[in-house]
Amino acid sequence: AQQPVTVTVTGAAGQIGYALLFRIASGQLLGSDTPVRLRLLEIPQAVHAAEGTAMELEDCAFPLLRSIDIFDNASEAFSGTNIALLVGARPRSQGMERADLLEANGGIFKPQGEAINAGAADDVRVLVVGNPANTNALIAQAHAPDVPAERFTAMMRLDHNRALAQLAKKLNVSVNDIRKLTVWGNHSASQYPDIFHAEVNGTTGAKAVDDQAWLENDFIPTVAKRGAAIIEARGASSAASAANAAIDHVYDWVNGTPEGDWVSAGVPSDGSYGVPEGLISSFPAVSRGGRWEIVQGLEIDEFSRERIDASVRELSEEREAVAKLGLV
Ligand code: NAX
Repeated sequence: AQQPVTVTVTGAAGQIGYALLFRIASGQLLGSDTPVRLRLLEIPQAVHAAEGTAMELEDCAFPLLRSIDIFDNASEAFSGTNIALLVGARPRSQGMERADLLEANGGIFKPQGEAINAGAADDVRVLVVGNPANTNALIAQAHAPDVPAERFTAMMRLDHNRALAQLAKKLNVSVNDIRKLTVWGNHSASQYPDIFHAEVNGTTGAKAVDDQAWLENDFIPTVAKRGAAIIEARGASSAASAANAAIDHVYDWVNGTPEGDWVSAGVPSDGSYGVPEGLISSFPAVSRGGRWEIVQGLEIDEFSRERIDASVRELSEEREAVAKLGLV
């Protein structure tokens, strides 16, 4: 039998936590042969709620679930962790400026980075879900100098899956018929879903659509603003789809992406495609041997260039803002 893998989930009592934990415990994160030890991190006021979720997890009698421990302290929560899912974050309250938001999240992601640095397993892999995810990942990474930088990633898979679904619907094909779609940049409204390199039944996504007005006025804004549309309709932000995307990201990171395809992942830039080195930006990415690699050599036309640059500019500004606050 395989050794248990330790998974830490922050914000465990929240909406995404509730959708995520059961799927981890049932084996969907790491596969059906891998036992799991869960370590949950919450703020003290939400520990009791997390205990309730833990009771329900117990009541599922999942064969792979070896243990559940709940903490209000990052050092303990990340001790020995192999997979860290950083979901808990400080939401933007009304009238909050971006600098205040970044500072409040610095207060969360700096100590969590330090705790990962001090106590996580050598093979720790980190996925940041809590917004602003890309910059929160950068902050945590900056405080974990002993962990290879590439182990810090930000979740762009929900954006990727949203783009896949919208394109499939437009073309009246299955999502299985679409390969090599990319969402570039920041997990924000500036993100750029790119169908020019996507392959659909022997042609490109853009050629299959053949409708520039739909691409510009419908597809791109629909994907980029999907989170707001969900809030408007559901009265709460995306939770099950976000949990699903976190599962997809980690499963692919550990097990590899399929041959002949790629996904979108927020990974540290090596300077590819003109994205300043070190920014945690979304790229076309494959996972091989347990590591994300940025897909190289794609030709970027002017339409895509402008949009990638605009989203990356926003990431650079966020990095400057957290640098001013001494957080990176
Ligand atoms: P909830 O407000 O339901 O849950 C967040 C939980 O985090 C709360 O239980 C809170 O007590 C906890 N928390 C706050 N500070 C913490 C800390 N320092 N340590 C541990 N726990 C802490 O939010 P939910 O809907 O679950 O969303 C969580 C985060 O995911 C938000 O930041 C949200 O913006 C972000 N999202 C990111 C997405 C992405 O694609 N990257 C999509 C979905 C989601 O919007």
